[in-house]
Amino acid sequence: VSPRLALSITAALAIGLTSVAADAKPGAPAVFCATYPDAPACASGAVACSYCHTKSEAPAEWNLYGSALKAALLPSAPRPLDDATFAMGLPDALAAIAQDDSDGDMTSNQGEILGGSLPGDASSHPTEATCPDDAAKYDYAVCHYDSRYVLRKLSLDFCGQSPTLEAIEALEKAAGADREKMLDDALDACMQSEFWRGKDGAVWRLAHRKIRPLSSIKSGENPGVIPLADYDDDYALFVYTQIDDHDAREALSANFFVTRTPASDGSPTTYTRVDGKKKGQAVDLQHREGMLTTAWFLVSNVMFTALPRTAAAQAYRSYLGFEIARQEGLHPISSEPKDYDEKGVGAPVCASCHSTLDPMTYPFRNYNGLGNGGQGRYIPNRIEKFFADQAPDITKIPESGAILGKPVNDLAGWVQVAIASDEFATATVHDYWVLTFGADPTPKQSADYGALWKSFESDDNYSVARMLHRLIHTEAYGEP
Ligand SMILES: [Ca+2]
Ligand SMILES: [Ca+2]
Repeated sequence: VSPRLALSITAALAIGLTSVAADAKPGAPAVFCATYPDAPACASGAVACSYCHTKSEAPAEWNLYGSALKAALLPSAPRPLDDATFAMGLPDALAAIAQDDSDGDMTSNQGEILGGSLPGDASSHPTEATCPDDAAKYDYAVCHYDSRYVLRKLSLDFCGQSPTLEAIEALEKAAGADREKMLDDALDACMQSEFWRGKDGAVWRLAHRKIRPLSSIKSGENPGVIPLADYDDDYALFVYTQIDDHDAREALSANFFVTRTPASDGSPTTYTRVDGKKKGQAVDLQHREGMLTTAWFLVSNVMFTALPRTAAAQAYRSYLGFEIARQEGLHPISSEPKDYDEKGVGAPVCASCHSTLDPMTYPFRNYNGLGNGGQGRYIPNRIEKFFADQAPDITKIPESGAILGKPVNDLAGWVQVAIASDEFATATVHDYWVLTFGADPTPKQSADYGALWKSFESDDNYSVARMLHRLIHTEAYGEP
């Protein structure tokens, strides 16, 4: 048994309690590993101090798991504990906190010990379930879909709180088919909650990295010092497309805006489609392409540039999951980049990205950001009108381009290719997978994940709500 494990366990239990020295208690790691013979920490022969500690040198400090274990160890026994008493008390202390989630990351301490993650660190999650031979003795049905576990997890994921005792008891009494319906009903109820759909709710927060808000230039409610555009409209549009069985493709293809009505008197926040004009939004009806043509998107990504590569890269990153600066999602067009605006993008170091990025950007050529009296508008011949003197060939920038290797005539065509792609479906589902699992799919979960995004783009008709109903019934979601 590893000396580091011995020190870790001993330190967690001895230091700071009394005058007992922090010397190794040889029994501790053996007892720990007898309780959890399948724990990867025991198999690998070493366990980090961080298993229990935030600081292991004297005076020691404990993480959330170490603190819980210390408190659970023979709380009424007089200190100091001798080695034998300590060793006898340890199994009960481990068992007493096994089903707790000391670090609050929605995986039980035991689930983390068996799964190989840290039970005292909320940012560490099991990557692969470890199935003990004697799974039956555990509180949750380890390694099998467990509806009681699912009720708890979905309540936390979608309502932001634990289920009531009554709900748990009702579920336990119900037959199998009824249980499935109870879980679906619980999910439906949660998806009406402010935690899920409200301002700053879970779906709203998913949009942060797509919108990249900047309060100093916000207009509308709570304006910044230089109010330029109101990203609350972007949040409202995004959330609308993700709830109530709406079509998530409308995040990119919507030719409408959305107004949010805050919750009041017990009614949840509502989102209402606005088909006509909306204050603060300037793009005309026929050139609207959802999140890509809002005032905020154009102001913050196009700004004063003729060829707004930032806008195309941000759209690609946010809705198709590709970070072009990391060489992701490259579909080079052989005649590109043409470097119409003379930015030097034809240099060898740049050419590999720009042969993808530049043709992806051309369809944005007529969308104005700031300046020229046309903030956030589509202006035909925009380059000719405002940027003609910037470079000799700049007016040759076409409105046609390419995305995912496919030619498109304009931004509408760009969006049609984007939303029809598997990349759009996987990027959308991935957002929710990471939201609920806290990590990318593991190899073991990849079959569930693959089935999920394939049904999302077919049977579910791009409804996030339907996809989530499917998600909670997967083995991946239901295994503690
Ligand atoms: Ca945990
Ligand atoms: Ca953890």
